Amino acid sequence: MSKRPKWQLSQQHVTPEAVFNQRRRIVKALGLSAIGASVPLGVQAGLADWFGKPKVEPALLKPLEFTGSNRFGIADPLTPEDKVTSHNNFYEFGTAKTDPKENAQQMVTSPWQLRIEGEVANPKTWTVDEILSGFTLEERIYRLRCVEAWSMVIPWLGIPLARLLEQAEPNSKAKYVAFETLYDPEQMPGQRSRFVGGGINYPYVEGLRLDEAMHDLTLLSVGLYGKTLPPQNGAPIRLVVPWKYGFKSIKSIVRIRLVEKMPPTTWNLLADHEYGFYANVNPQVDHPRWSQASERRIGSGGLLSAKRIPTEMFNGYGDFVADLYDGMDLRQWY
Ligand SMILES: Nc1nc2c(c(=O)[nH]1)N[C@H]1C(S)=C(S)[C@@H](COP(=O)(O)O)O[C@H]1N2
Ligand SMILES: [Mo]
Repeated sequence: MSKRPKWQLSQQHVTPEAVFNQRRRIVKALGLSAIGASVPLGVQAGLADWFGKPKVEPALLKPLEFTGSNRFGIADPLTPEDKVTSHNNFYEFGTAKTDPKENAQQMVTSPWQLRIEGEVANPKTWTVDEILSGFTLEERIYRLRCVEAWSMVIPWLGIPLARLLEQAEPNSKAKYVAFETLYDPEQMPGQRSRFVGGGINYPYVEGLRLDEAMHDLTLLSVGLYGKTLPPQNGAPIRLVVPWKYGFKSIKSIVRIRLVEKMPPTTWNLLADHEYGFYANVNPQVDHPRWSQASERRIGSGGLLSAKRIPTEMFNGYGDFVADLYDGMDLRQWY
């Protein structure tokens, strides 16, 4: 197809992860700050002209610097970047998997404010730029297991949520953490129409118990694959809770509230008997309409197929999180 520099590996012969790591090494060797930097913008635009422009320009993603990379014991190959950014759930932009990429590119994600308030000694508002410059970014390679029984492996960039919560200083009444996505019907077609938005009452809201929110695995993500988040993946800042079904990982967050009582959550409000507050990945507790014993790993197998693999308890993170639920009946607290 396209001509590529001699140094670039043929993508047919390597895993997506090898390609990613190879690019990373080259970027380092050339002393460039990150991946996109090797092709000047003017040249990129020129290439787009040549190959035919998409109707909507994709949002510009900025390279991000990060320190260590941690897989927390998960060895699975990465899901290719183009799958991670084109197979999405973000009902504010439509319910089909391809809708978010098609409809979210114009979303205004800067400037953006995130506020932490409620049962805290020190309520705080940060801009995303302040978060990017004030905290150390880490790469976390996590499985994402959707309740619809598909999954991916994604190299997120982010900050443990605990780092921000600590600065806000939760008081002794704080038992739960409530999260809220941006409400802006002018930008989000799904918030203008119940038909487009899947019948959800917006804004999308989620929640965690305080000890779950403070857990080291719980990440506030600002990027993936070495760059800022694409809008369809929840730019500019979203939650990632890898041992729970994907719907807990709320996107495009504007407000975090520490509260005394278990807060309402979007999917639980929509169908209480199908989606609980805890939503821990559990192959032994089926969804009322389908099995949760296995999952389709997106991007694995051939062009149109995806391998079906067994689902693991707590999505494979049991060593780190099982003790959070000691003595709880996980059938009752689904
Ligand atoms: N605001 C908001 N957050 C959301 C959703 C959504 O529709 N709206 N979908 C959830 C679901 S069901 C999943 S599986 C993940 C998908 O994240 P991804 O598109 O980055 O893979 O986002 C979650 N966060
Ligand atoms: Mo999901």
